[in-house]
Amino acid sequence: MAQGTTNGTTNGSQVTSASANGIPDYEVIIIGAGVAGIYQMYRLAERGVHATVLEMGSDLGGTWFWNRYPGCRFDSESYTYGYSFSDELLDEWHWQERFSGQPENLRYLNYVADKFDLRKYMQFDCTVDSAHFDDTHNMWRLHLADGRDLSSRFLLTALGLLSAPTYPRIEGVDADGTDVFNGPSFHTYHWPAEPVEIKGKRVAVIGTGATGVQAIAAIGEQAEHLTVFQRRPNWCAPLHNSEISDEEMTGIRARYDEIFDKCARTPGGFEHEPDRRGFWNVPPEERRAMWEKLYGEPGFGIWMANFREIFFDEEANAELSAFIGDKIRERVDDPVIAEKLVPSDHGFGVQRVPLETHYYETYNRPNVNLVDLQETPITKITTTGIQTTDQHYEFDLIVYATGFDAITGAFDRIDFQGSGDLKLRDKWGDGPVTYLGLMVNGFPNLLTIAGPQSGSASTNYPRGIEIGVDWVTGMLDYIWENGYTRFEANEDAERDWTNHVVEMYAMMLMRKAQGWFTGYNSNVDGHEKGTIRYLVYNGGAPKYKRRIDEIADHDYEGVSFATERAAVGVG
Ligand code: NA7
Repeated sequence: MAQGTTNGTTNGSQVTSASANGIPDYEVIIIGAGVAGIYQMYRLAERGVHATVLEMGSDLGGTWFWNRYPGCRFDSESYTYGYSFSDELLDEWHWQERFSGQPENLRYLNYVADKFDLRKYMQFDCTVDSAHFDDTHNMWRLHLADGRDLSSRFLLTALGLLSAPTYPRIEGVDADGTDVFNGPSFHTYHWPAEPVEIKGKRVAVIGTGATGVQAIAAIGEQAEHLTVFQRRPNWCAPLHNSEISDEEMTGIRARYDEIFDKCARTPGGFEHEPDRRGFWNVPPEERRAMWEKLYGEPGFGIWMANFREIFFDEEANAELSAFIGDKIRERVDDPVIAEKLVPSDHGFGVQRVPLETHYYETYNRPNVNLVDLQETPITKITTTGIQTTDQHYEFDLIVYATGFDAITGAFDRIDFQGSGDLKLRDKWGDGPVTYLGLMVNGFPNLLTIAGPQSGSASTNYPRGIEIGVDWVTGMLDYIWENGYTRFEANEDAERDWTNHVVEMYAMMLMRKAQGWFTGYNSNVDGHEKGTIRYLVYNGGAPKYKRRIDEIADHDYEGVSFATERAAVGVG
């Protein structure tokens, strides 16, 4: 390995730039100190690589640092979400709840970073404005918002899947969240770290995705009055959270190998394994009994331990949707409200299924009301509240649970410029094209961990991340062992992979849905209803891992390596 020594500075910062003479400041720069960035840094630190992590936030944790809204928690079983790389860590950490909440999740990530002494590599409050590839010296040159310039041989993005929040495109609020409202208002992603008083307040929540569903149930319990502004309902299912006792945790620790083996076998990287019997081979009454059981059990079972046909067979999906629709009607007292909460434009599971705790019962509370934006759309945010086509509502607090410019949004915020002045924003203008979701032709020495079209984007995140990071680390080992200074995905390999990703969508009912899996976002130009972006790999984690491992075994087929630019056979 030729990666030099570890960063010797105390806080990971290195202000001087040696790159003017063609020597990069770092061997590797990682952008993002969330779940992926932390683990990637661990792997590099283990190897003594001269690396740093640049994080926009004032501390580590990514998703779990930012999303502090009430009710924020895992929909993954906590013990399947933790890292699996260290037996010691698995033995030490006690998950308190089956689906743990944001404060505990953030504590966990801090515990990991401190245990493995990773904080010293991280630089916080560090926004990357641009990253340009220097073709002459085979390195990335980054410009930061604080005015610094840093360079690295290799650039690894760990930007998060849902880290570019978007605000509604309505009068009175700007794209950056600045609005005319006199009281406090924020996106759920920017919920303040200091306590927000909800008790005794009149609160508005706009948006009923996975975030809104969690926040609405939690806020409804505390607010004097909560008004939910819903444009389209989602199909939600009960979370069934519970505490994990010491005894249960001991049992979980003893089963960790078995748990992670099972996650590795399932398409979503969860404990929930699809039922492979075949929908039409199982009698209707047996199907219904199975759904009753799954609906009563914790987690994503009703989505992921279901028949595979629900994802591609309209009729099978309609039958399950009718079952879930009846559940909603049973749980909501007012039949008119109940009907508004049952989706009619898409079937169960073709968009991300929010898991909920008493979400539907929230609408039975006297202090909660639902405004159907299909009947009375919002016309503007005002200084004192929200105006719809029907009336003006006064509030003390407005919460925007309006989602994210998913997966590629975080890339678009940085001016990535590759070889020959190619801009990533332009290359991905109509949707991403990648090789394995990990590399982009025209962008040498860039590895997009959890990038669009990678396996990590569609699995229980840390399970997918460990696959991605381990693979990326293996490829860097290969590069260092061979003394390469440059790599680049070939154009034909990239085309084949992207076609493969697109073909997989063709079979899925999801392709018709308006959800972030297909890049839908009504608040972003070109991402509105009727457009589709092929953001995720739908083949499942085991197939993805097999494919990328085969490629590694074949000396990284589809990638060109060189020690200097002239030698690269760029396709
Ligand atoms: P989502 O799932 O994208 O949901 C966003 C919600 O906000 C959705 O209900 C939207 O309604 C609504 N929305 C967006 N813009 C508007 C406007 N302009 N007016 C009214 N309503 C609007 O984001 P989440 O944060 O809930 O979940 C993202 C992921 O985070 C989730 O899947 C988890 O993995 C974690 P629409 O559907 O567009 O009619």
